Amino acid sequence: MNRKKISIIGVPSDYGQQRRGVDMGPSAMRYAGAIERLEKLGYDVVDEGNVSVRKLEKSKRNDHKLLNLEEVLDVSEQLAKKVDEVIEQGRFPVILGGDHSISIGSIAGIRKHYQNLGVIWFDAHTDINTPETTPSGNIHGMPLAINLGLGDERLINIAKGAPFLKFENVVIIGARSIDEGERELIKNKKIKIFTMHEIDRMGMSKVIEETVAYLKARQVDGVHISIDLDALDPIYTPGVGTPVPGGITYRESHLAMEMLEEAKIITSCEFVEVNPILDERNKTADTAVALMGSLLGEKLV
Ligand code: 5AB
Ligand code: MN
Ligand code: MN
Ligand code: MN
Repeated sequence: MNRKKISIIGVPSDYGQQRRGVDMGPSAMRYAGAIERLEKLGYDVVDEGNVSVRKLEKSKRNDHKLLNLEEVLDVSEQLAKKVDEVIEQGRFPVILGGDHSISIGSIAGIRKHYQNLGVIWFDAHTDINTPETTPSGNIHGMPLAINLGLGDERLINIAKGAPFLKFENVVIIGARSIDEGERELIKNKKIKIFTMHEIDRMGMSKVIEETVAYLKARQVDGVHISIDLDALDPIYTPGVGTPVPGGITYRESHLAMEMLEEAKIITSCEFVEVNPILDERNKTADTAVALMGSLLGEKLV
């Protein structure tokens, strides 16, 4: 893939959870200068616009406790198709959410192009709930499970035949709010996880070194990073729907991006859960765009 070509795809969906406003995330990140920032780094940037998201007056549940399942399916199918096309054209996808349920579609589109994809899940949560374990019915708590092949039949089949993610190819960074069923799954499947405890003890530098070494040892043929802005401490990213105290600092998050850029392993990325309604003067979108800059090659000197 030619890393010099970037396609921005907006996904203004809030169907994966119950707080309004996260559908404005793509606008907020564009307003914060995402495109100009990447152009300044020398990339040929195409803004592909937004996936069309049909408007729903009230949210409704299906019988398996899944909120807005039909709508999430619709968005996921469209997004998977768009991401697939962009990668087909040799462009590097930068996806702007939307709540984290959009990763069902983004990673479905990406999975078609890799036999052994690695995924870095940068998040306060682990998003590995299934319809059986979810405490909320909110699909934004399930995208990692779905891409591993666990969960609602229709959601897991969006990538039609593309290989599911492998448990051993996933690295979770920043977790500090994990549900009981998620904890069990992570332990049973031995998923690599650096919770806030490990980040505190080892430092972010060592965490990223180990992440890169781990994924390289698995011989991944691509690495997608899914960045939920609630991974950071809410001091830096107050505009998120499910803030959890005790998070990653501003500098730690940048160091992580800078080291991943140095390692040259990232082949696609997404920024999710930016909610301008809950934000303070677009601070969360600004932080997202600054992280995007670091991940894609901005240097301090
Ligand atoms: B986010 C919770 N685990 O499943 C659930 O923001 C929260 O995409 C999920 O990480 C948070 O409802 C989803 C309690
Ligand atoms: Mn294809
Ligand atoms: Mn998340
Ligand atoms: Mn989260």
